[in-house]
Amino acid sequence: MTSLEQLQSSSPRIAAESEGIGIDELRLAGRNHALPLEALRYDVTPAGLHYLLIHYDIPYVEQESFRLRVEGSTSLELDLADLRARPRVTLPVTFECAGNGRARMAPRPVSQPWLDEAVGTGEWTGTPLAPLLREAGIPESGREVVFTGLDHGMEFGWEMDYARALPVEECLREEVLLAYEMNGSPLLPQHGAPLRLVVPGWYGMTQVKWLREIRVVDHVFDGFHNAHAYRLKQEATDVGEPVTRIAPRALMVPPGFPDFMSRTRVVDRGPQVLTGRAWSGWGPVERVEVSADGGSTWSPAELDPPVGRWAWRGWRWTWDAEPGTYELCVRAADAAGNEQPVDAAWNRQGMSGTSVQRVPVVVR
Ligand SMILES: Nc1nc2c(c(=O)[nH]1)N[C@H]1C(S)=C(S)[C@@H](COP(=O)(O)O)O[C@H]1N2
Ligand SMILES: [Mo]
Repeated sequence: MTSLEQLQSSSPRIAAESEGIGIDELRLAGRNHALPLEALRYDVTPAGLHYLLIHYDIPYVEQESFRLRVEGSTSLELDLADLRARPRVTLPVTFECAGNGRARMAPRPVSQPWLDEAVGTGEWTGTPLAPLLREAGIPESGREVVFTGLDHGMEFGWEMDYARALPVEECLREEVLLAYEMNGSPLLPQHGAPLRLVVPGWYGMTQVKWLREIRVVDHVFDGFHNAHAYRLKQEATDVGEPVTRIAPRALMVPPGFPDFMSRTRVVDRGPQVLTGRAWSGWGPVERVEVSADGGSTWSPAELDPPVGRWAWRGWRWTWDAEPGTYELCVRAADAAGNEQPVDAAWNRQGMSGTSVQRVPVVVR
């Protein structure tokens, strides 16, 4: 049993060298599922297949009594009908959890144990944030905007409503939305119903769900998820650089069929068209390369048009599969000059772990 005192004094733990995934990690993995890799085939991820990350509990929200508060120079209060009556925009946007890849890091930071698949593309419908902020008034002194959810919990001794801040200039980008629909239907409870923030290009923690308040502040917000979590640290006491936009990554639909336990793929000999997706929050993906020998040699893949400016693009590469055992890998690079590393740099909280996917294959 853990006392409240112990919860308050705990800090992120690093697993011992031979320590397997524990019950706490398994519990989080059960609540927060990843994208089944075969679902990379859909341009827009069907809602039930989109990955999920919920830090605390999914709040129970009654749509009729829901109100959004906007605090700028003045304060506004809007219900769902008010939000729906405003200009309506639909955008496909790829989300990825900043902790994607954490479970492959060595040593492993003990938290939500993502392998490679904490990603999905939703078609988000909502109203642009900027005009609403301007209506509330952005004071001269405004530096950041704090977005607060209806969910409440505790992490490493901090008790809070989930909250994340963004610099004012990011909030004024026209593609930043307050979304009330995903894939043409009202948001599901697990994806933030009735209202969430959508900030294209930024990692998942920015996409605040169950939004209840938007507040312009005249300082750099010091809440847990900005000041402590979502930072690249080597030591627990480091301040660390903030995690912001999505680093480039490519994934493949595993070819052939799987072995149940190991997920090793069984593939028939002959030409195999490998396909998958690639994305980056810094700029369009310009190059995808595939390796059939565990990353020793790389070949360029063909690229499909992006699903949208802020969404992933498909890629394909024909592999002439000869009998044997292989490890397939894929990597992406974007127009801003960022290249996905074969082995990503380690950090204390397991953020932005974009080491390449490795798919074991037996060709028969
Ligand atoms: N209010 C609130 N918003 C949240 C979270 C949360 O726990 N509470 N999780 C964040 C994280 S870490 C991610 S990766 C995305 C996941 O969005 P999804 O579950 O819709 O895929 O939501 C973000 N928004
Ligand atoms: Mo996340």
